[in-house]
Amino acid sequence: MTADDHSGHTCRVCGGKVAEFIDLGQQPTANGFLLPHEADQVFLFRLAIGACESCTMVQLLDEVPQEFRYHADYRYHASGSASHRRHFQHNAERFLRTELTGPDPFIVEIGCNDGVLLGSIAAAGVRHLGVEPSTNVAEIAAAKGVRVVTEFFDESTAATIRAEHGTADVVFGANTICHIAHIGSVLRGLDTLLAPNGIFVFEEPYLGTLIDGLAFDQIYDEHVFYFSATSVRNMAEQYGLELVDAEHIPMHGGEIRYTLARAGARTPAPAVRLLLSDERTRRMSEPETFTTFGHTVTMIREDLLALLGELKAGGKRVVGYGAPAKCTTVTNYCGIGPDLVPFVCDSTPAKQGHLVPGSRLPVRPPTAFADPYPDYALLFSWNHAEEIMAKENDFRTAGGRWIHYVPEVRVR
Ligand code: DWN
Ligand code: SAH
Ligand code: ZN
Repeated sequence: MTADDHSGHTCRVCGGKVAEFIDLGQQPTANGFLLPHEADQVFLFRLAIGACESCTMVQLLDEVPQEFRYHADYRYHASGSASHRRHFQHNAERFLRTELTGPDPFIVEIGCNDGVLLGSIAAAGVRHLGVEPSTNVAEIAAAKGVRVVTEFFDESTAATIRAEHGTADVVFGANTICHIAHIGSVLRGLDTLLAPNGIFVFEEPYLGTLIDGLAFDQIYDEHVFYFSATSVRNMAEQYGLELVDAEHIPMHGGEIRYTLARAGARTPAPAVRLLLSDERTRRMSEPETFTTFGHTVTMIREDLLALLGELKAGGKRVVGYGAPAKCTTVTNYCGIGPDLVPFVCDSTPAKQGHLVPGSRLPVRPPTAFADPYPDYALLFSWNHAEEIMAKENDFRTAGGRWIHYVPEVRVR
């Protein structure tokens, strides 16, 4: 297995030159959890991102082939958190109230995972189709009554869907569109699949959260693109589409929900102009902004290692909370191994008993957390802080403290 060197670092969207701005070193695939006896089989690639000098799109330089990332053993199950289940149920209800009210409406979801959104659409009896290449999670969706095909979405899948089901009123994707390196093929597919007044809605990690929020652990093999309204607007224009809405949502620390329509089909909401102008004011795509980001991330690494070293020297016990994909990035980038954090606990059965790729932190069930409570908990699943800290209130009452490292290292 070799990583695809994105040769010459040309932009996947427009062919422009991509200027690298941060290199997080040799890293494994973030969800490639291994059993202890498999730990040596880890596959490494250079985790670095840059920005296109023409269209501004921020993207990975080297990439891992998609079949190596999404397969029959994909470890992330989207229904794993109460806040995510709520969010996607609201999303489904909103579509059912707005775009899916005509005669026999049809919605396609790219990357439906375990059916966290389409489960509600299926329950409402509305025509739908999930496109999900990871067969293990697709099977969970199917068991919820979701109609799903186990394919990678691209222009040819889009043509097949259109031939079999007709055009779609809504094509939706959450935390998936930024995962697809062949994004041009996806957008050409939309031209085939979308109804004349149909919309393409996608919710993805925001470049503003990465840069200003210092969410550097969102950088990993699956996240090929780091969207902003500016780069999405530019990309849409190349494919006959138009950015007609952009909404901040609190998922994964701060995302944007983009809505694209066929060019001229819908009037753009004022939010689009406001966000584009906000990005200009914040100088979000300027080289100096990226350079400062790179320096600050190095300082977070130093601060976190200094804190963990101090706590270890003082005889304190630190345990990790959550084994999200982000945990792979931060532990491998900082060199945090079981000597500093002896294990992490995570509620996903498919991760338990395995090791965090590369850094080899053992993943244990949440019951291990209280057995006995550690002095400090390093919160890797920081985007779920509210849900986790409420659930683990007894840890705090027992004198335990949470360590955060985004946007800066602090103990609370
Ligand atoms: O983009 C992606 C998003 C949708 O999901 C994928 N590429 C991979 C994945 O990213 P992630 O792993 O960073 O996602 P989460 O939602 O931050 O993962 C949270 C982790 O924390 C899960 O492994 C479950 C775990 N957890 C827990 O152990 N106890 C979560 C909660 C809420 C809890 O109470
Ligand atoms: N939508 C869910 C899951 C996101 S994880 C959520 O927001 O929580 C990303 C999902 O995209 C995985 O289940 C992965 O298998 C799927 N995926 C990756 N590439 C894809 C492609 N080309 N077409 C469709 N799904 C894809
Ligand atoms: Zn470009």
